[in-house]
Amino acid sequence: MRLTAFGALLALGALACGGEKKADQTQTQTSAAQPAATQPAGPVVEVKMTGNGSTQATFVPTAITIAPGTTVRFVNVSGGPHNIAFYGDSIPAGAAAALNAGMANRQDNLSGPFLTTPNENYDVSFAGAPTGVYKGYCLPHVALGMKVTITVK
Ligand SMILES: [Cu+2]
Repeated sequence: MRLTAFGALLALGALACGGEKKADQTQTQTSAAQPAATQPAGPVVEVKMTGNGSTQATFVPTAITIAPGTTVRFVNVSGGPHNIAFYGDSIPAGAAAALNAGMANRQDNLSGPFLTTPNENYDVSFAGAPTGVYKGYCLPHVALGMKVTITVK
């Protein structure tokens, strides 16, 4: 009986060690992947965020067509703060998970952080996102009609 209990303890100890090692490996992989995230593997297309700070705000251009896997880089040019958010009911079916995964530091579902500094930019990776039409907007300026249509095809 004693031996059996001891054996069980050893087994538990081994499992615990194995678990810790896996956790360490995951952390290492995450930090190693970060440099790649700042330099997108696929093509990069730029969309400017502009405005006069009060009555006028727009994406430039307001509509783009991109290849699958493209990264769209939103640049805060003037009239910020701006952000890019997507309408959950105006993206292709099943696209939300891939799109959320391609949006770092989200403040909400399908909603990127506010860009406040001039020339600050924010990348949305469409890696793994299905083809189709994605309709987005700027949360602070949606009332001014600051919207963008991104077609992946
Ligand atoms: Cu805006």
